[in-house]
Amino acid sequence: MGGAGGLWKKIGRFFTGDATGLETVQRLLVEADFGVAATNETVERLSRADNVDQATLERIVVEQLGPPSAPLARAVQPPTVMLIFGVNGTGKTTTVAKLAKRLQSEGRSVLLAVADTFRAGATEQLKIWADRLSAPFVGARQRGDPAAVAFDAVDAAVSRGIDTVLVDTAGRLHTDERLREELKKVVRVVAKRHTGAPHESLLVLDATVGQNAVLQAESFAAAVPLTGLVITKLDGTAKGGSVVALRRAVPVPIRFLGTGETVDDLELFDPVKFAHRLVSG
Ligand SMILES: Nc1nc2c(ncn2[C@@H]2O[C@H](COP(=O)(O)OP(=O)(O)OP(=O)(O)O)[C@@H](O)[C@H]2O)c(=O)[nH]1
Ligand SMILES: [Mg+2]
Repeated sequence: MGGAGGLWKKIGRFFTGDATGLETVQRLLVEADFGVAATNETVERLSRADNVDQATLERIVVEQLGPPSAPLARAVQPPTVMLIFGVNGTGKTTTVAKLAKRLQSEGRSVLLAVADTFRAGATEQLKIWADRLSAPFVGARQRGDPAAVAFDAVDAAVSRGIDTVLVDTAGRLHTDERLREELKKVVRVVAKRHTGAPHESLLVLDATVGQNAVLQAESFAAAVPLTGLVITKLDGTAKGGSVVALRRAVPVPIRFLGTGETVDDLELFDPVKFAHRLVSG
């Protein structure tokens, strides 16, 4: 997470105990993408603390980040169905591949599916990952029905005795009304096809877009019930503060962090470790 660390180094010297110092801290937190709400809470708690030091700031950040990541769901009656959502280019397809590898390493068989009938390249891209991971794959027909693909994928997993289905969905703007309806339908159709499904609905957010990710999170959370956030591209940003802002914006736990482009660059979210890197790293 290289660039995201070092917050204390940037702001620590401005704790001079006066209003000017606190204003500077406030501005620097906003610049680090904490957003207004998390910035104000952080400053307020710091100004009340007996002792303002690195450990205090870390603790305040940890408390705003919520609990450590729960393990991924596993259906009593397989397959477990996981849907992956997010706007264009946030890292959905890459995250599907990373999750697939993680599940395989835990001994779980996976099937990958693309419920994106909009973009021609979408099927091809996930197929490449599926081949690399030797995972079965269900692709989409162009201009077909994404919900039908998700349905077929669950069917295929049932008949092949596969443990987990990962469904990559179409990435369009979070303000797109048709996409919203399309995603709701995917959720409805898999719920009808299999008890308890979807067992996970994960929203992938790009940390480098700062506060725009907060708008995306709010918009998706209003459209479909989410079980977790995956925040990507934390390797390339000095704006790790957006993770704090996101956690405040939607009542959905952060589950994983994406820290690079390879299939192994996925970390379970650990608030203590994250706060340490953000503040002291
Ligand atoms: N540095 C970095 N790059 C990432 C990460 N996750 C994904 N990427 C890159 O981001 C770009 C987009 O990733 P995709 O997985 O194709 O994103 P997507 O959301 O599926 O995109 P669409 O299907 O077009 O909506 C690719 O170049 C990925 O390699 C990450 O954690 N860190
Ligand atoms: Mg994709």
